[in-house]
Amino acid sequence: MVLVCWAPATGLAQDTQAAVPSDSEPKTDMFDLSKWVVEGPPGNGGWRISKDGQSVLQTTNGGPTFFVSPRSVINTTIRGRIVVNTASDDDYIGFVFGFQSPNTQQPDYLDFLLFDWKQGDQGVAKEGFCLREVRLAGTATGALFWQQEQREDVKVLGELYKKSIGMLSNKGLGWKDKVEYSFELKYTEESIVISLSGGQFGEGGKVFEVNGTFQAGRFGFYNYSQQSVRYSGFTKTTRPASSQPTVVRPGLRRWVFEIERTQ
Ligand SMILES: [Ca+2]
Ligand SMILES: [Ca+2]
Repeated sequence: MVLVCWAPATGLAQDTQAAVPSDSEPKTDMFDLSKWVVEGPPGNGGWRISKDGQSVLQTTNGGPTFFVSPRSVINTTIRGRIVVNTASDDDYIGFVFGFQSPNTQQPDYLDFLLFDWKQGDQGVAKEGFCLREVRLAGTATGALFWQQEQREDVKVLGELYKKSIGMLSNKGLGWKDKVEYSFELKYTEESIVISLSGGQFGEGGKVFEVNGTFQAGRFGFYNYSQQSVRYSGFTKTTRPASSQPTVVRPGLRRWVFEIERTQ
C-alpha cells in the first residue's frame, strides 16, 4: 500500500519519545562525510567535503551523481540539512537509500531508492517530489532521471507535484534558492517516511509515507544538473530493538511504532 500525504509532523513523534523508557534512549551518531565516496561517473559531480567532515558542497551542474555512506543502514532515522546556495538553476537535488549500486564492482547496475526534488517545471521535468525504487541493469539514460521515465525496472512509490495539490500550490513545492531545509528519513524494513521542514513548509510535515518491504543499504546524497548544493549536520538515530513500545493511550487509537535497531 502506498500512502502519499502532507500532514503535520508534530504529535506522533512526540508521543513516541514520551513512551520510550529512559534506559533505552535512542542513540544518535553524526555521519563523518570524509568517509563517504562518490558513486556513478566521477565527472558528474564535484563533492567538496568540509575539514570537519560535517558538510559537503556539490559544485557541478552535470549528470546524475551520488555521494554515499560506506556502510548500510536500516531501521534508523536520518536527519540533516540541505540548501542550494545559488539562484542560477532549478534542477534536481535529493537523496538515495537502500543503495547497493552503482559502485566500482558494478558500475552499470543501478539499485537504490531515490527521493528527488526539483525546483521548477522544465518541459517534462516537474516541480516537486518523486520517490522511486530503481533496479536497473545496464546503462541508464538521462530520461530515467530527468522525466521520471516509466519503465519496468523503475517502480514509482510516490509522486507529489505542484499541480497535484491545490493546498500548497500557491507556495510551491520546489526548493527555494538559498533556503535551508531540514530533511528527515525514517527507513525501516517495513516503511519509508520522509519529512521536510523550513522555507515554505514552516514547521514541516510528511512528504511521503510508504509501506512495503525494504532492505539495508547505503545512504547518500543525489544531485542531477544542479550545482552549489550543501548538505550538513547529518545524523543517524537508532533505538535498541528491546525498547520498542506499543503504546495505548486512553480514548485514542492504538499506535504501534516502527522498529529502529542497529544492523
Ligand atoms: Ca534547469
Ligand atoms: Ca542544470
